[in-house]
Amino acid sequence: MADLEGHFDRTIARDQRIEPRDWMPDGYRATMVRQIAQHAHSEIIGMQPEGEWITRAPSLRRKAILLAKVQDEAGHGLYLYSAAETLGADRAELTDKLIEGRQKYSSIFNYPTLGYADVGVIGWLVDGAAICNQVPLCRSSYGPYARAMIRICKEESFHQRQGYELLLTMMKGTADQRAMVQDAVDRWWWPSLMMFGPPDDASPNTARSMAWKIKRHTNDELRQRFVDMTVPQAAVLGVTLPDPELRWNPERGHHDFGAIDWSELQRVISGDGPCNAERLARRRAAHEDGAWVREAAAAHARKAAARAAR
Ligand code: FAQ
Repeated sequence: MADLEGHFDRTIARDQRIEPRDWMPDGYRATMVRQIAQHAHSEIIGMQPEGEWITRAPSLRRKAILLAKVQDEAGHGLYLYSAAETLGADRAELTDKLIEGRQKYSSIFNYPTLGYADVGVIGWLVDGAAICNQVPLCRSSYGPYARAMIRICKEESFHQRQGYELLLTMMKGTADQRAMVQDAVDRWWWPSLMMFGPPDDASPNTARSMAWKIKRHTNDELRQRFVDMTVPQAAVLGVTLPDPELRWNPERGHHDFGAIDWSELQRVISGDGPCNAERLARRRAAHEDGAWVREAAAAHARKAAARAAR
């Protein structure tokens, strides 16, 4: 046991990866399952806000782009559930926990998409925040998760670019289109900052996850990085970020920004956001509607195995 633990500690200290067959502390395994499951659920629930706009896309080109993006999110979810399975988690159980409200998914997907500009702003800000958070996770200490992140980040970059390009197009359009973009930015800005999680002094998991090199930066560090990255992009776009306190601080070499309403994050995480009930109801209905597919696939696998054994 001491040797196994020593091997685990040395692997982490040398910046090498922990692999599924390696010994790991129970707390490490539980933390990884928690984070990967929440991440997978976020990708799957995250299909809904934009998915609602597939049938209302303004052109065939926009529809094809949006379809591809939402399909990518499904792929990320499945990929991440597979990573959780390498830790011994059961995919069906994780889904049950999600639809029974026993496991979390990202707060951001509990806000409504009111117009097509929201699709662009989700790509720009939400995928932008996701990239900021996930690029360092490509160096996360758990091998299957780190490797999944590499592929996922490549696709998220495409998602971010499609959102920004959509907004650039709208900003070159009519006054009404520009107003739609500004309105969407006003609604999504603060929730995007909340995606990075509670402030460091109220984040129960950060210290341990940093020691295990699961997380490489704290929530506040990544939030600051996102703000610094996004301010010049907003200027190119010609939109105003809805924060009168947002300004460059030459001494810190970063942008200062206004206070985040942490009570809103708490409310949304605890199930009381604008769309929580709707999102979970839709996921539950999709799961029930898909029961026959799972049964048919299992029956097919049983028959194929029986044929192979003959
Ligand atoms: N929403 O101690 P910490 C995407 C929970 S991107 C809900 O700081 P930790 C792509 C946290 O889980 C979105 N819950 O926790 C996409 C913990 O709960 P627990 C998904 C939140 O883990 C784009 C408690 O609060 N990305 O899907 C949130 O060290 C567009 C205390 O917090 C990931 O999951 C929140 N915003 O840090 C798809 C990235 N923040 O279980 C479609 C991987 C915190 O202890 C369209 N995850 N909580 O009760 C992470 O990097 C981390 O888990 C954090 C939280 C940074 C999210």
